[in-house]
Amino acid sequence: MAQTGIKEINGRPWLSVGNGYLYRTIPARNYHAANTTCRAIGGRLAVVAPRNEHTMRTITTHPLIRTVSSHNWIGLNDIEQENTWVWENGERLLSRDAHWNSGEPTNSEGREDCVVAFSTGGWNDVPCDINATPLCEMSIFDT
Ligand SMILES: [Ca+2]
Ligand SMILES: [Ca+2]
Repeated sequence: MAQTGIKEINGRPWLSVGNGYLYRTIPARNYHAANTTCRAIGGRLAVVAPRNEHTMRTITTHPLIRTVSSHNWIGLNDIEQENTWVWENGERLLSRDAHWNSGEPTNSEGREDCVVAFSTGGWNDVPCDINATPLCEMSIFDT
C-alpha cells in the first residue's frame, strides 16, 4: 500500500500518496476558474482515471482532501465535443478508466460538460459554471 504523507509547498500542505503526484483542494469555484487556479499554483485539475482506484479512494477520503460537499472537480470535460471526454493533460478518456455513477453522464439540459468525483470514487457530469471544490494535482517532478 502506498505511503501517505504531507508535503509543504510554499507553506501549503499537499497530500502525497506515493504515486508520483501531490494533491490538494482549493476553495470552491467554477470549472474554468478551478482549472486556472490549479495551474497558477503549479499543478492542474487532477487527471485521476489512469491511476489505481484504491489510490484514488485514499486521496478522496483523506482528511486533507475530503470536503463538506464530498465531491470535487477533476480535470475532465467534453466542452469541445459532446460526449468526447478529454483530460486536462490532453488525453482522451478511455472507457476502461471511466468511473461514472450509475446512469451518468446525463448531459442534463444539454449543458453538463464538466465532471465532479465523489469521495466514493464515482463521477457525475455537471454544468461547468457551478461552484465545486477543485482537486488539484502536481507532479512531484514539478515541486
Ligand atoms: Ca456534455
Ligand atoms: Ca450528470
